[in-house]
Amino acid sequence: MAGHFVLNTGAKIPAVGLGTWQADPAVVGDAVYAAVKAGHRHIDCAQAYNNEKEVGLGLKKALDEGIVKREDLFITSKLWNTNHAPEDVPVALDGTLKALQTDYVDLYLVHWPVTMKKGAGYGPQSIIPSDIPATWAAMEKLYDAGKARAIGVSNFSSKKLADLLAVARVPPAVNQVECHPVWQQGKLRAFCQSKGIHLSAYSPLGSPGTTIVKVRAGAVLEHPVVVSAAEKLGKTPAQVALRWGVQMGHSVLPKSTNEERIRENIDVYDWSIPDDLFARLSEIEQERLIPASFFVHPEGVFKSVEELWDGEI
Ligand code: 1BO
Repeated sequence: MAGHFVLNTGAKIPAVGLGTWQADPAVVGDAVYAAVKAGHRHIDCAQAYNNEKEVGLGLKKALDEGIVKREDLFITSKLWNTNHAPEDVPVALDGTLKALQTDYVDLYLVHWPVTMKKGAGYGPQSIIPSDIPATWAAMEKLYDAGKARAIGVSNFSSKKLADLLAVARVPPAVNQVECHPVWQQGKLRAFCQSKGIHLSAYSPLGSPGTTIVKVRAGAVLEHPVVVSAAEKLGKTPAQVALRWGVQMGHSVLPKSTNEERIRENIDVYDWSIPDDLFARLSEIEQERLIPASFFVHPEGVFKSVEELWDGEI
């Protein structure tokens, strides 16, 4: 397979990207540089990851050394929940562009369908009712201006996507969501496919090293079906999880700051998971590992995780 998917804008999104969520600012610049040197062309960032400046330094080093040209990179960033007011959207993107030292992003996503008071920290008390159509109209202006070459969303359920499609002038190109063999997103995937929206997978390895949210450690990489497929194919469980995603048609965004694993994570193109093993992976019992209950409160805008995800839980 080719190492990319084509978005509804006609742009190519590389199938494997370097995730930077929870990447330590002290090492993420070196990781980005190492990733580009190893052949990664897709870097997934966000204002909320608090490391875009350091990511930018790693990118600058790779660009200055001529390892890659800007036009051959695919850089994604995300609008944080406190910046949903239409007047705040361009300011937020400008901040990201400055941090990343670039004039445009290839993809800009509304990070969550959750709006928080300006300047507020985490916590359900920070959440206020959303006006996603107004936020999206501001995103469309960034697309028109060429500062965001594609626009999309993250963590949207099928229902929230349908609501957005009903009002969007520019349809979202991407929905970036948790996706891996243990949470395959069957319903959402089918909906995205039917609307020409590309599904991009965060936590494609199940976020084994996460500290911010509580995730069942080893849920993906130690799953017996994943481990057994890896043994049969002579690959690592991580490579099987990533290749599964790519074979499903998703771009996958593994986070790593370890050079060896960064190289390993991109080595998923010249082999495939045969039908019998793929079928076994498809039968894995499903569990959302990151339900984002930190946005939920009995008296808040989202009273339950079912409400946050519109039942896709
Ligand atoms: C809680 C998951 C955020 C990834 O962008």
